[in-house]
Amino acid sequence: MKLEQIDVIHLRMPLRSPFETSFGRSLTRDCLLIIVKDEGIEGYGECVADWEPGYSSETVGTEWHILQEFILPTVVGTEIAHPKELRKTLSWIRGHRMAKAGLEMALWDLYGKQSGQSLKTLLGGRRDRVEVGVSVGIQESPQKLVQVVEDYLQQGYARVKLKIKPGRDVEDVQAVRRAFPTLRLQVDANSAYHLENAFVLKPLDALNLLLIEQPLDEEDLWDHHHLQKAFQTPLCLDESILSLQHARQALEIGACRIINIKAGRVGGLAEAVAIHDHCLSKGAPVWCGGMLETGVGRASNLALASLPGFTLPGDISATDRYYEEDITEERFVLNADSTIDVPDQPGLGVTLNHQAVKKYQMNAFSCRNFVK
Ligand code: OSB
Ligand code: MG
Repeated sequence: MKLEQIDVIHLRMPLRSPFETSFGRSLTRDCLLIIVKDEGIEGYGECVADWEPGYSSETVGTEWHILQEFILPTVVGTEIAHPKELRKTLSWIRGHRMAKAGLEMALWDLYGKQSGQSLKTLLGGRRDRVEVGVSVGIQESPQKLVQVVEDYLQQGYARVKLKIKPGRDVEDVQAVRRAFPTLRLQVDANSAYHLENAFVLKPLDALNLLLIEQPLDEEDLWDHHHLQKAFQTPLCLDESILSLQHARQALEIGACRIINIKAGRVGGLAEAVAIHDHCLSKGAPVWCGGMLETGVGRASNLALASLPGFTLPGDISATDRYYEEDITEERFVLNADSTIDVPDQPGLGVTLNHQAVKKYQMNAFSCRNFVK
């Protein structure tokens, strides 16, 4: 692939309903759409960094800067034989995994289109459809939360994740468990606790949860080990796992028993697959996390989640859980068995709705190769 031109487009899309987590409440969702061009073929990628540094220190602003000043100048005009090569090419740039992952996704899409293979096939995926669940934000009250969960169950979701934060934890989860005794249920604290106050969560151990996701700070790997020792429920790490090394170390020290894999957070699909392979060899379950992606990132998540080690349902909901209008022509729908079909067309298998892209565009820049 010769990367002749790369476009970066900052999008801001309205969410169908506000999404509240321990780090804040969002009415819109930002991302960077990355388009690589080679001989008239386009590859699409989504950089999942949000506008605010609530989930991660990487934001639209930081990734925009790193893409414009360092990443794109490094790759534009160069020849890249395979998307897996990108990691080495960009290894001199520290951090900024979401920007690197966004570009890598576009290369996977381009490579798949040029070679006539779906992303699922390229990554070694096995399933045609993957089990999914829904991530439910913090609501006004436990009663409202039960209603919102019931509505998602009626839509067909068979696994629910509840967002929790200090003051809105045990009571909320107990209410949902009481209303739905056999529901596959899990919680996500998004790093809102410290070891000193995390034991308020101990009653969750009696609620038969699939897992407790990222209770402590991103950097508190060792404290997660202490907490895991005190809990029967498996801990699952999201924010703490930025690389294969982190995944290996976390499992080795018993900081968690399950890992949430997000390609954006770990620097791309190649690293995500490496983490999957390691966890599979250690018998640790993994599942595919979500970042409220557009159809572009959602197609990528579905392909990733089709790998054999993804044994727990992913945070990959149907398009209508997030957006009235998406930037892809394709909309993803929930099947009756709480699964979503994995795209099987070359690359990501999605086409852009250019009118929608224009509508949600905040800002854009292009990096072009002028040397012939
Ligand atoms: O922690 O998993 C998370 C959304 C944005 C940022 C972080 C997280 C989430 C979600 C939503 O939980 C998952 C989805 O895309 O449905
Ligand atoms: Mg999470």
